[in-house]
Amino acid sequence: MDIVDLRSDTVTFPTAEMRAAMAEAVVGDDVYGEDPTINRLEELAAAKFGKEAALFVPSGTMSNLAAVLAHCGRGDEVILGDKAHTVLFEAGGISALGGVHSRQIPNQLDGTLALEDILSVIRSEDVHHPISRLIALENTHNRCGGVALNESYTRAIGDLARAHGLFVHLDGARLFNAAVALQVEARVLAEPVDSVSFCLSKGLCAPVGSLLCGSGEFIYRARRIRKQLGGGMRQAGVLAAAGIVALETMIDRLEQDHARARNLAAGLANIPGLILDPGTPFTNMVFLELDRTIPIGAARIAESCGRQGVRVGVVSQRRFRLVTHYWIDDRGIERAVEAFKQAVQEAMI
Ligand code: TLP
Repeated sequence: MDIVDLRSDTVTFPTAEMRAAMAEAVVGDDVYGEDPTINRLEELAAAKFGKEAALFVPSGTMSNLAAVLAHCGRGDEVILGDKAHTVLFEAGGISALGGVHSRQIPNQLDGTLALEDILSVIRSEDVHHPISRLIALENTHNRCGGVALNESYTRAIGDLARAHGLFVHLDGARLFNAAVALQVEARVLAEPVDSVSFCLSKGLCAPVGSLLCGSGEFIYRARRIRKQLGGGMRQAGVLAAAGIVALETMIDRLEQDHARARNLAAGLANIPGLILDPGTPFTNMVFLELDRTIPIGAARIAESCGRQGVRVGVVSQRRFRLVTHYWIDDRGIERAVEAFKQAVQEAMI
């Protein structure tokens, strides 16, 4: 049975074109700066975001960690949302490995941080206080439903940060999804920030890797931190080759994933017992819950879907996240809707 895997876009496999590029890749020792394929990918990424330089890292988690460590010293404070990936899903790396203190403020439903909330937590000079150093945003915002943060909001944060001597880091793991949804160039969404991280290995389908982009001096520091973290790879041009294909061919098609997410939401909305989040999907993620008429939890519904060959993400007791991507076609969407229908019917027996 073909599996329809909607748990995440991290489950995507490389395309045939990527595998061919990987086989052909010219490589060298990247810790010596001698891997031509990585150098090309880094140049491409920096140019795409209008930044001076970029750094290829193994994961989005390492990219965010290296960024925070390159901006902040021990005891400095980063202001970020309480639903940020860095807060929820990065194993506390910024505090465990960087000694960086997180100041968490509420994420609004639209993924933003309220400007007045940020202003209210910026520290004054006082021996009791950590030093406010960085604001971190996430676009699209994963736990806020895959919602995109727009250009004017990002500019407002950039202005606020500069007025208070703070840096801004953007976790743009899915920034191209945001750009496609908002119909703007990704560089516009990254222009107001000092550093931006984006992932090749999610909707863009490359097997491994993320890029951190920023000023030349910032990336130089991040490169040392990547080494400290054990992320200096050697002939990783085989991975970068897939990343180049991802950047050159996989961005514009993300709209297809968004359209399929809309079809999926429309199909699920007709099933009694399922409540879709208001506005979902914003990009490639559908969030939904079980209402009180369903006598079992999300884990058991997911088991039933799994038996039907459909894997779904369970994010809490009664809540799901379904993520569309390159390997989900129209039939996959139909099968997912059928699987939920059957799972809910079984639950009512
Ligand atoms: N997110 C994963 C899980 O960790 C939740 C997913 O399935 O969505 N930033 C954001 C906004 C992310 O969503 C993720 C991955 C990362 C960073 C980390 O990327 P990786 O997995 O490459 O370390």
